[in-house]
Amino acid sequence: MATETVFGKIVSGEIPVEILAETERVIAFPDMNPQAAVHVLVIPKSTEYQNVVELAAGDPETLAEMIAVAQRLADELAEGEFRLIFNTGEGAGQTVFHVHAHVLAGAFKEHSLV
Ligand code: DGP
Repeated sequence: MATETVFGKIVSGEIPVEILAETERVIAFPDMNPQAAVHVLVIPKSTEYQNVVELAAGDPETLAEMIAVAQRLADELAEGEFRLIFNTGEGAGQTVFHVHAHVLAGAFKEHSLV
């Protein structure tokens, strides 16, 4: 079980965000520090998984749902093509330990990998 993170507070509504997509298991909202014309975070509502490796092992259906939501957002907000990034571990740049997908589309900041 992950300790409470800022994304747990977003899921519970304690921190308000603009919800761009929502399913039974997943929500999506804009990254507060965008690195591309479209930069959305897709997260599970469950606070149980810290990173994508844990999620893939424990709840692969939710991972598949996150990817389907990413495609839908890229279709709606861009031309349907996108980068999907899961920073996994502090050394790889992960700062929030509630699994999240960065969905980037449109114009990119040069060399940015988030
Ligand atoms: P990562 O480095 O992969 O752990 O990315 C965490 C991202 O989360 C980072 O790009 C900034 C974003 N972020 C952190 N706190 C908040 C918040 O309160 N609201 C929003 N919209 N984004 C946040």
